Amino acid sequence: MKNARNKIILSLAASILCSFTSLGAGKKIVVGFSQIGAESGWRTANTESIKSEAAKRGIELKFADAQQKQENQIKALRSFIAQGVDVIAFSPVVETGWQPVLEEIKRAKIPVILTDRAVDVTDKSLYVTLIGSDFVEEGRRAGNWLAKATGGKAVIAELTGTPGSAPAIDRKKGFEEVIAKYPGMKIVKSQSGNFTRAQGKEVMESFLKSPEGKQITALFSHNDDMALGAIQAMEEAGVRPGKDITIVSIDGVRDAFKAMTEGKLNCTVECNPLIGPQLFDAVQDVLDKKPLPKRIEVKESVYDQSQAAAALPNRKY
Ligand code: GYE
Repeated sequence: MKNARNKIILSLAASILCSFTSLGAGKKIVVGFSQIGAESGWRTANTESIKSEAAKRGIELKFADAQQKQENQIKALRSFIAQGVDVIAFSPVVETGWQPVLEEIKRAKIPVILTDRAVDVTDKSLYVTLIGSDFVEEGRRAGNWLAKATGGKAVIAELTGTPGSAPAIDRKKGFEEVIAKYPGMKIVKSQSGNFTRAQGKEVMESFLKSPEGKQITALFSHNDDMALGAIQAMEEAGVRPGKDITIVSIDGVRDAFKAMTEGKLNCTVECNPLIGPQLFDAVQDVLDKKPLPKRIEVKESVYDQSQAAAALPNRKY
């Protein structure tokens, strides 16, 4: 009797063990991912890409949403250390302030992969690679498009992203570098809308009410969501978006394409959020001890109203 019971227990244990080991190389890969938040259409698409790719590959993803707060991200990173995950990935909300927690992760011997945004650290060995877009180049593309569209003459309002974040710093830099070559182009207003539609609208309302409000002929928005909020503010103020004010923004989300087909947005510079497959390729390479470049770039392009209707049905985010 006892023997039979022991046999059953043994075979049960063996089959449980088997179901674990049958998952590829043995044990299930566990990845901790700290996401910035859900501030924009771009971010929602990014989260979806990462979650669905992890599920597809049978990777266990510990996902934490930091609600745009660095302190929440640091807490999440520490909890990933405590849980002993295989790899930590995160998209850092701002560039600075990461050195101490990255050192803690290094001491725990957990590799780090950055996605989307860069960190400002002196010791580059604190992370394996950064998978993301070239934000300076995106800023240049927006500047070049606007210079061409306006013949190099524009009184510009700028909606900047989250203060201290890589895309806000770099997109501004790239854009300013280009417009510096055009004496007829100048930024008269610049303020953060924190990458959200609601704040984009609020800040645009205040731009329009300001003494320079009536002179504004162009808007450069660091992302589509803020531009879409600004479009609402313009319409409520009786200003025609896309006509009285030429608008260029960045991301290339579906709603931006819709706004272009309606003539309200003039141009969007693509920033591709669908980096789940590249992230988990990198995770696999790191675990297989394969060397990785310090920077993995994402491919993207620029779209204006003339291409919007044809491109809209194929947009995946
Ligand atoms: O452009 C914006 C999001 O870091 C590239 O963050 C990302 C930016 C994106 O909130 O919409």
